[in-house]
Amino acid sequence: MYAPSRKDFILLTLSDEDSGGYNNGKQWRRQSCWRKWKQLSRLQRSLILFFFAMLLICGIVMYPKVTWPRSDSPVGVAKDDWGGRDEHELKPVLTRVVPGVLPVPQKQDQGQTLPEPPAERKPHPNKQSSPVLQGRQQNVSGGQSRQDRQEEHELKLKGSQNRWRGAMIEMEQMTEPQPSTGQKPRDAAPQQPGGLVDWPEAVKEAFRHAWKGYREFAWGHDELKPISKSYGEWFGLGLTLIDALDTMWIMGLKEEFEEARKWVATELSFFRNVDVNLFETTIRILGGLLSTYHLTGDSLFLDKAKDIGSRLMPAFSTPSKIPYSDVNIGKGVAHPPRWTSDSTVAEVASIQLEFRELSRLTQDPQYQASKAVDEVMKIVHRLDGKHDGLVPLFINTNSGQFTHRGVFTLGARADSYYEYLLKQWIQGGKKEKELLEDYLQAVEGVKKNLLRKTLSHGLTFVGELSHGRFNPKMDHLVCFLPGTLALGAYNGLPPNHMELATQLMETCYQMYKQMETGLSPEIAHFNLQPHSVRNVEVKSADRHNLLRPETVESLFYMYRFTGDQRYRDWGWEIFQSFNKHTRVPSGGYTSIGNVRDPTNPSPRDKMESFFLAETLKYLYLLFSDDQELISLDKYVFNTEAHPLPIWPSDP
Ligand code: DMJ
Repeated sequence: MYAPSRKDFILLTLSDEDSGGYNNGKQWRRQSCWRKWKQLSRLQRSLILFFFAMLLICGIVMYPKVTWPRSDSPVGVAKDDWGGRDEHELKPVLTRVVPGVLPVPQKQDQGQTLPEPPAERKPHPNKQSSPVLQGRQQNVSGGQSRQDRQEEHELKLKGSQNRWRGAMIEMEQMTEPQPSTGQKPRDAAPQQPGGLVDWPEAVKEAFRHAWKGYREFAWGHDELKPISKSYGEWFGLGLTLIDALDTMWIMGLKEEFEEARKWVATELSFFRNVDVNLFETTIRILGGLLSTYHLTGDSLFLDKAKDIGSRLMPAFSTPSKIPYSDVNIGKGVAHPPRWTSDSTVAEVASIQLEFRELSRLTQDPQYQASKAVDEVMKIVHRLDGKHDGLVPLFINTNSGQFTHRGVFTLGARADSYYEYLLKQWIQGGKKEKELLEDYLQAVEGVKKNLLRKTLSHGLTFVGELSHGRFNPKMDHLVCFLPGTLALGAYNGLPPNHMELATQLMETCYQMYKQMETGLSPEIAHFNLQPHSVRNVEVKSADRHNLLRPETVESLFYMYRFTGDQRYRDWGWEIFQSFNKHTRVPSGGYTSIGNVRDPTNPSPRDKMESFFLAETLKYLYLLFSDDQELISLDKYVFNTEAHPLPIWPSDP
């Protein structure tokens, strides 16, 4: 098991030779302290002084964060309106959407009575024993480079203390026969007659295991820390619980769902003095509530969606109409990050599916129309600074112009901009021409500027362009692209999009297969040399895996559209690798720090909410035979895997 974490101490022994007996007089104490100070060695004195200096610096740095209210509140409710009040005195930010004027399309409010979640599905016809992972290459260490230095350092500390049982997999989870015990494991992985594993059931079991950890150690908090059996807060809004609601519903986990619903009904309050990130709150919380509302018809989730949606609206009150990245949902005050007035393009252009749907459901245009998300798309559509449809990564909230121009990627900070161009077009019934235009142009831009093939193995990948220079670097985040391209082709876009999707899908799979743990690194570099043995290289700062969904997300789309069994097989391999290297016996799964070392993948002690919202949901849907379970003719998934309805066309 995991050894308790080691602590490093510096022991300072203060000798007390002079104290003959107890004397608590102030004068004596002063002299005594001074004497003791003089008796310390220079090293000891310096250490103590250093310690106090650090304390002082920390105090100065932390001061602005803990003071309230913020001094740099640029928009929203005037500071005076709120100043000096504590959280309980705060008034709701904006007028709540007025009940009664909200004919909710299609769904009847069903109060507390929930419709039945989908019934247990018939077993998968194509089960097979777990494929043995092959072709792992030997560990090659790269030089430490740029990002995440602090985290790397922490990881090293942890890694040296806790020898992670890399090859460990819980008995109950093993899908291959046990070598020696001869005993049938308790709660064995779901099997069919003949010893074949029921893949959707195995994913459900994984969900239950993850949920067990969250329920026991992090209930109502944002994220589970499965190794330390504790939790982490980001916004303090029960992020994992809300993000996981629709997954439970889709998997038919009724008991778990009911318990979570109760928490939403009785404990969840957005009337909180807390800064949240507009994008993350929109895709995870607003998206999660809206999709759960659609799946269940339970008005509780729509009410909560309206509440959080309204509280996020101050973000749009900027000089340029490009929203700020952060909002205090209790005070109704929005602001950019402390160090810049820029927002990232992905953040401002991947909140549209959710706010548009909220406007449709509430018949209240405020979320979508002139001031809000549609306006952002219009501005981005006509901006200078694009390169063949590819966008820079930042946009300024004052000027409304792109900043830091010249860098183009489909990875972090831009990824879901491209995804949402297509998905908004689909959501709106394929009528909004500008969205389609921008999407098609961007795909051509990718082909022209970012696409390369490795010479040795012919792997097609999407690199990055930085001021005219090509960098063969691909984030795992880019692996949403095969799925999105396939979705476009399925919706009538050029068939060559599907060809490209097929090639990129293979590459994303290889990013897992070529690693010793069978899990992809956060960032891969592709080797363009003609005779290289290894295609996928990993820098030491990029070796982590955060349980991200993009590859299994794309596998889900590829399987839905082609029925090609190999996509399921790849998904099963990846799922098994998650089980082997990230599953924590006491409950939950953990992100890891090193995908190149199966004996010590360096657990990071964090289960991201998207593991339940996305990774396990897409795996379940990939293995499910029910094509109607979240039909892609009826739903479009937001970027956090929350299905939202495709709008019915006008009669
Ligand atoms: C999720 O929050 C979303 O998928 C987002 O678009 C990208 N990052 C994570 C998953 O990797």
